[in-house]
Amino acid sequence: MLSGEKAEENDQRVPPGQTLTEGWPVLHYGSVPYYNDMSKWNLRIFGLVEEEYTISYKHFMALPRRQYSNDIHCVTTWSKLDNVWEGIAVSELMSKVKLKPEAQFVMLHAEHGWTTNLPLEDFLRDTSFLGIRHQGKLLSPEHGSPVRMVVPHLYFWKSAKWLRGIELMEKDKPGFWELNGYHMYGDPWKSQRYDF
Ligand SMILES: Nc1nc2c(c(=O)[nH]1)N[C@H]1C(S)=C(S)[C@@H](COP(=O)(O)O)O[C@H]1N2
Ligand SMILES: [Mo]
Repeated sequence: MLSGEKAEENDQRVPPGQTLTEGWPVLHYGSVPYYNDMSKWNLRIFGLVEEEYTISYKHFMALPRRQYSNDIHCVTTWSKLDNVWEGIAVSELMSKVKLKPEAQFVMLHAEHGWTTNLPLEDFLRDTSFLGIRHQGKLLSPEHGSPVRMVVPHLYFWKSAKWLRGIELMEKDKPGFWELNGYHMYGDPWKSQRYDF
């Protein structure tokens, strides 16, 4: 049990229906990609951009990084507080491209074709980032190595592991779980879990 004060503080930080976990569950559809040759890895920004942009592993890893602290909330009802991350700001990466004015939504593309959608505004929020380290350690393959999206203000399924592509779109389109009944937006504070 937590002491009164700490428990009260956590109440403010834990969305409805969520339970705190100390561990870090691994959740995904399909198999974990294990890379042995990073020269074949890249990250592509495409869709409604003036010019498509592809960055190599080497150049991506050399981008300036920042520290982030946040709480994450999985739709399966676990929440994990006080995560400390090292990552690349979305603005840092997106400064490489010029968006077309019609761009309003983003589809994140992961290894093996897994996708998730979100509004451009949420992707560009300064609390969203491309995560590389968690609690001081490089992400494990299971948690999304070499890079995963982190969008802490939405349910954690929007935080694509094994990120390989960022597609700019005019209209919203469902990604993998959204096609299977998950909410198009996924605000944990509004319990936007499923959309049947
Ligand atoms: N590429 C990919 N990313 C994914 C998923 C997935 O199936 N594939 N699952 C999402 C879901 S449903 C959750 S809850 C989180 C889990 O991240 P974790 O395993 O690091 O806790 O990853 C998200 N990112
Ligand atoms: Mo999830």
